[in-house]
Amino acid sequence: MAGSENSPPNPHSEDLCSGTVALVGRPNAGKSTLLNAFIGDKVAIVSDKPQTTRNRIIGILTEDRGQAVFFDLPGVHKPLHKMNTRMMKEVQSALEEVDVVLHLVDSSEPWGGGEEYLVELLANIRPKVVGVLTKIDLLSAKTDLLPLMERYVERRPGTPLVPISAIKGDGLDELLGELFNGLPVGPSFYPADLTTTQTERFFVAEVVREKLLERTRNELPYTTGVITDLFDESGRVLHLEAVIYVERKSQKGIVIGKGGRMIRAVGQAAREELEAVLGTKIYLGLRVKVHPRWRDDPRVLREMEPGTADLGDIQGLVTENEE
Ligand SMILES: Nc1nc2c(ncn2[C@@H]2O[C@H](COP(=O)(O)OP(=O)(O)OP(=O)(O)O)[C@@H](O)[C@H]2O)c(=O)[nH]1
Ligand SMILES: [Mg+2]
Repeated sequence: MAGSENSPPNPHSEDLCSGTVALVGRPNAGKSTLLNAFIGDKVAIVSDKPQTTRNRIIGILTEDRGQAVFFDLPGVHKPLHKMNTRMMKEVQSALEEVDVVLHLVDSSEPWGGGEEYLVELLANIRPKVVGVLTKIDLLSAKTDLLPLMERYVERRPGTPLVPISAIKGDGLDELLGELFNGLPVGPSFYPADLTTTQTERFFVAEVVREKLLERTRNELPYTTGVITDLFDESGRVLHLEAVIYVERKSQKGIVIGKGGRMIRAVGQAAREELEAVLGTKIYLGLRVKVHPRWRDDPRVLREMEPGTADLGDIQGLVTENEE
């Protein structure tokens, strides 16, 4: 990653390892859960529906041994909309850019065509690859892992392989050791207390989307998107307004729910979480908009990007990293 000349001088920079790490895997493999476990804070939203993450979410971990800048990425899938094509481009560009790739494989799912596709995708890339078998807490016996481990070693001989449970915290120290080994020697890029670069506006929209994902099924998780269109800190309470995009009128009805029950529940859950995270009283207004082709509308998609928070002095550095 470029821009280290802009970093604050570090007297022991020769002892530090710092660089970028991509989280790559099928949808639902556990990438965002692992990111949050590494950071020790909620940086990315999580759900049991595939394709929860739609952008590159940056999470920063600073330790005595250096700094790992994680790129949480959308799960690898076949794109059918402009939105999904962008999601896959994000993965592709990360593979060319980062120092280390964590290749996540869900140990609670059978190995299939999707995993084979990923193995092909990672076949000749420059970054160091570390295999990660996720969700091992779901296995009834440790020996259940053996067939999957054998398969992985057969497909990627010589690649380090670490079984983990992000929820229980198992295997995370070993995994951190493996990934820091793959980072180049050099000083940190970001201040030690910074954990993410996304804007608060984006995080608000993501939390609303997470609460919706928790309460909807079938096509709704794929066809809803959220934009924060007001973030007003001037009053006594933080005034937030967000728009929930759906594709059809019938979906609008589901999101609003009988007598507004669904949208009220989503709003309340999102507000409570945001009040805890942002440490302030919040008014959160939600509206639903029907836009049949929002997933193919570049203007809407742009507004749904994570942006870059105003990070003061290091703004130039961050812009450079973001490209
Ligand atoms: N039991 C268990 N469940 C996990 C673990 N890690 C993730 N999960 C669950 O797996 C589901 C998917 O997790 P995410 O972190 O959203 O997965 P992801 O890879 O980011 O998914 P996409 O963003 O859709 O690509 C959620 O229901 C998580 O709670 C784990 O270590 N153990
Ligand atoms: Mg995710």
